[in-house]
Amino acid sequence: MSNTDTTPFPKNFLWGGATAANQIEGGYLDGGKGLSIQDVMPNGIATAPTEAPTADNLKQVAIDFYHRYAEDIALFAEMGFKVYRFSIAWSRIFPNGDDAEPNEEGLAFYDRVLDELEKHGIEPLVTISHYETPLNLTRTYDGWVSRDLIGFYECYARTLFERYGSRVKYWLTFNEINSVLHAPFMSGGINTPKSELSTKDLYQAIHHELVASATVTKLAREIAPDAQIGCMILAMPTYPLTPDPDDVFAAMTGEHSNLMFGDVHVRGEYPGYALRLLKEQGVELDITEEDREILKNTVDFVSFSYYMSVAETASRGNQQTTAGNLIPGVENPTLKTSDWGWAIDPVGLRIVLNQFWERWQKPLFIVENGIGAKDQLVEVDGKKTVIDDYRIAYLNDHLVQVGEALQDGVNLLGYTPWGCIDIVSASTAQLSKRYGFIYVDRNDDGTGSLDRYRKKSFDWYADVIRTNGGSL
Ligand code: BGP
Repeated sequence: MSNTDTTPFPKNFLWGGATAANQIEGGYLDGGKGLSIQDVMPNGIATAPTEAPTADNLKQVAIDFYHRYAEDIALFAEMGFKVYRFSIAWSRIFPNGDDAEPNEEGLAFYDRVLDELEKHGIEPLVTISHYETPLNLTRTYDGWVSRDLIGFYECYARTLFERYGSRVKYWLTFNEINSVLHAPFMSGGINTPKSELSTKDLYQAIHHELVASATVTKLAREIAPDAQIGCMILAMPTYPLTPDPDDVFAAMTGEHSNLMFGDVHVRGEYPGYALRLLKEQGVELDITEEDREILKNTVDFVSFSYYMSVAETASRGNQQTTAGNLIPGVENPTLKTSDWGWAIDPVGLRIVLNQFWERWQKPLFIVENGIGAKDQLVEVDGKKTVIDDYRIAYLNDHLVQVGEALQDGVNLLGYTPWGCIDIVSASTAQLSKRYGFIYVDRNDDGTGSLDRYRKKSFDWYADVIRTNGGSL
């Protein structure tokens, strides 16, 4: 692909970028915001949460989007963004999660963000819940283990649809909904230590989220008929390590644990393999007749994150042997890895796109993709920048595969690479794992001016958007 005439990207393709409130906003107590689970996770997912917020939590200020959103959205517009994916912080709207009334100051903040996007003609794509369950719902109810969370989430979503429903078309119910399996505290607000969490409680929490997702899908259709509701899945193709059928089967089973979430969202019921898995584990879920009816409210589109693939073998047992984005597996010896050991696999993205399209026949949306890297700020012609050729190479190679998938016939709405501006990393809770086209001057020890600088990839991406993928 070299010019606009030959691009396989459709005319109205939604190019943009993605972030999440807790990783970008800061202002963790501003405007009446309550505490979320992220405010007690200063060290990322690997360590236990703290009792109360601690000053070393970089998310308290993050990159100060709460105050600098206008400047940042202007930079996104400069790159030509058509869409911006961001999340609303649940605890800005309902500080305790179970409050009777929403917090007007929190609502007004997102009005201002939407005003700014509108000013630049950028379409919003809103994640309703992105790893930031209000802390009170975690401590008082044990997060999604409790059925009560469905009602609190419904009330929160209703508030959003009523307030923003006429301005926001695209909504995602839960970020990486399948991640609850691997990070129950971060993803499900579940307070029970992972080692003590019973399989039944874990799957019950998952069930509650699935019912909540379908509940608000139904609600959106009543309140905001133009809304398009999507589920969001952490996608990770799982390859058999060898052609041994046992390895092939192990890889298939590994994928099932992710695909189940899409199957329920798209087919409106649990697939047979999931029912069997639960039965074999002795889990009897509390599923009511009403739940079964609600689950039939299926999504309009399927969105997903894609960073890497993984390999699997029947002999792995419970041992996770390779670094990666939450989902376990073994190292694929054919692939190179990022600074953080995540396998780099552009063809895997084409595989996922084809697999999801064939399986679900629903429009797809790539809402996260990118490479976390250790960037070096340098000066070129008197301007500070980052020469991030590795990021350009990663994204270019992945987008070429997206182009191939489009030619395979896949229906894809858009592409929002992750952390389009540097943000606090979810897994490490640090700033040194950077994804952005825009460098933010903030260090892991909290020092830095918070100034923004365009990286080399900023111009590269602007070109990709301007040519609708023709420059790839
Ligand atoms: C996804 C999350 C994001 C983001 C991304 C990159 O799982 O949806 O919140 O953080 O992973 O992960 P990390 O920051 O750990 O590199």
